[in-house]
Amino acid sequence: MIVAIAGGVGGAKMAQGLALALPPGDLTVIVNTADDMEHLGLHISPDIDTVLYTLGGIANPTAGWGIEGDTTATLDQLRRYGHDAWFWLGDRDFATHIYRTSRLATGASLTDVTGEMARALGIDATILPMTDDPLRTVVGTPDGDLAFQDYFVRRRQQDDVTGIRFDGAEAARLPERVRAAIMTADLIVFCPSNPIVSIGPILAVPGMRETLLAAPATTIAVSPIIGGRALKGPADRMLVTLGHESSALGVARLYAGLVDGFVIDHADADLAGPITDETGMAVATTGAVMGGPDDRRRLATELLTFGQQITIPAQTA
Ligand code: FO1
Repeated sequence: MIVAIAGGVGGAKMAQGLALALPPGDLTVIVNTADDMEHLGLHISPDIDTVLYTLGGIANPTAGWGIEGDTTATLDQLRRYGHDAWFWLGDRDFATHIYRTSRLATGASLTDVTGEMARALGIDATILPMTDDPLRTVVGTPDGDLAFQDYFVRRRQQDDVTGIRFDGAEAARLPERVRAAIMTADLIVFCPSNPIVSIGPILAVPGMRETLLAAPATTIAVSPIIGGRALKGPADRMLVTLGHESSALGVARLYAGLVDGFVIDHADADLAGPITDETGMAVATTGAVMGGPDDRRRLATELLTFGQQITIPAQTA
């Protein structure tokens, strides 16, 4: 079984490639929930939904999030009531949030509800929230602290990021199913997601980092930074304002000690030597920009081969 560790759009594309490259049921995706928010009385889990819609084959291919062809009758009516619709929600997407919120209200966990929706969408991969407890990213900016979606959507990622904190991290619990998946994985893949606000919160769940370090499987990561630029979103600027380098090497440094192999794009081929020298990671250079499903499957197949080629030193108890 392969474990993918994922944020939103980049993570979902990689997860889809892995699902296509693997036998049915052989993939578990552990997903960031620190972007979640309560909005209009609904519990919204954007990264979980992006993974659900992508693996379910209904994602909006242009945005990467939301449902293809979704309509806006609900949002239009809300606007008539004076609602400031800064967060775009389609009609069918609303159904997801209504279903999730109603199930959570009856005492179901986020893991339970995610599993129910994955089954309903015909997904044979297992999709697991990183935690069932509230853990929320708060973005520090010169104008003060912002909830993640305020920073990301409402203010269009225009603020300089001066700090990141994960509220609720100390009390969040690692679900047993997440721990068991990591400990029994044949390969662990860090998807090309933002290392600070997508993978960062996953690693902030108490026990997650320790479990990843204790897992016998090889761990590989795919760089979300290519030629110094983020594939999507604000990761490049965020790395710089937080004192890191916006490069594949800068990302590799963040994963040093946790990851055995690192996948970079041809555009960054000259960084392969420095990454190995500084972090000890094996490096594979390939076309790391994912287009459609065929391309995602191609990259996933290459990752699986790369993972098998890496030999990691036997762990001492
Ligand atoms: N991203 C936007 O840029 N604008 C939106 O209005 C927006 C709405 C939205 C609704 C549901 C959903 O599941 C995702 C949505 N996203 C939107 C994407 C989301 O904010 C980000 O992709 C993630 O939180 C970052 O991974």
